[in-house]
Amino acid sequence: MSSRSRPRDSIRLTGLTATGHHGVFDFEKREGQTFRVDVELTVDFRAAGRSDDLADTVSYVEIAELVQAGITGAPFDLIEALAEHLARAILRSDERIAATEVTVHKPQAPLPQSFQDVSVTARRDRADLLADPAAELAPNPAAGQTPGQDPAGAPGPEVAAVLALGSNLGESAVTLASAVTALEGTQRVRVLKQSPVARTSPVGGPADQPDFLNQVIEIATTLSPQELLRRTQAIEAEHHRARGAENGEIRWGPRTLDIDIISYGQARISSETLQVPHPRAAQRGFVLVPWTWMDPQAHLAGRPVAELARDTADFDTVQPLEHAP
Ligand code: PH2
Ligand code: MG
Ligand code: MG
Repeated sequence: MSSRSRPRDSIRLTGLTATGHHGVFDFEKREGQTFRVDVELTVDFRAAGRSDDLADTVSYVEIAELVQAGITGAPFDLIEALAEHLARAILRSDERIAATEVTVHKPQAPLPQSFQDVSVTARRDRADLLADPAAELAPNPAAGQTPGQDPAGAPGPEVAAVLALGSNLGESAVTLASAVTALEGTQRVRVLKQSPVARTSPVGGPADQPDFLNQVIEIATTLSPQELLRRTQAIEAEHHRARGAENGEIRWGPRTLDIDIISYGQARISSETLQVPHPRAAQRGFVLVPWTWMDPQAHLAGRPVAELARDTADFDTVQPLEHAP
């Protein structure tokens, strides 16, 4: 079916506006300003057009979340870099997206002239992703060299990383404790801090799944981000976590153990397998609230976690786990 490879349909999301801290100047990073993003997705939605079933197309809800997370996330100097980051994140989020066009507007750009808008547009398709699959945007120069990534293979300096753990199947409290123990027993990983365990309502996925137990920990590690990901996935597997739809995993559905890398030093990683900072962390009370219990001064991408937490939809559902008497 040659028309499959040349879909003519598109989904457009325009005028998504949020405050971000992107810009070359210090005052832009400090004070923030409005950014507006338009996205066009090239998606063949003939099947959804006939079935009227959301599962047959790309949900714009998730695209909107990705865009919002990108605007409010770790600051870039250039709107070109934000557009590139968003285009790659969008293409990676769903393989049915054949191509995307992302326009980033910066209507309050610091210009002395009277002007209406300044914008850049990135047009990317899956070939761009494949041509450069592991492209990782360098962290801000201010953040220094990417740690744990000595080209000679020697461990770099220790980096502080934040991990979020979740479980809503089986003996969840036991599972979380045993996952932390496994991390404590991992070479080149030191567990520095642990949050109290939270009981939280499920966010996304099937409505009828059990409550989650969630916990946030801070580690110091000389593992690279990819090494850390391999280790956390191995610990998930040890706890019988099914991974991938082919193994019966439901996206955002019940799971024995989920370990997400929320941040890794100041690194900003955008590869096929790993996105750091975690692209949805800033919207998730079940991550941010326990994080503030552990570290009331914590920051995510330059913003106080306590402030971000208050704005999350699930903020009120996050409660300290009551211990049985
Ligand atoms: N994890 C998800 C999706 N939804 N909701 C809660 N409350 N806790 C989680 O850990 C969680 C979730 C995907 O990993
Ligand atoms: Mg998760
Ligand atoms: Mg995960």
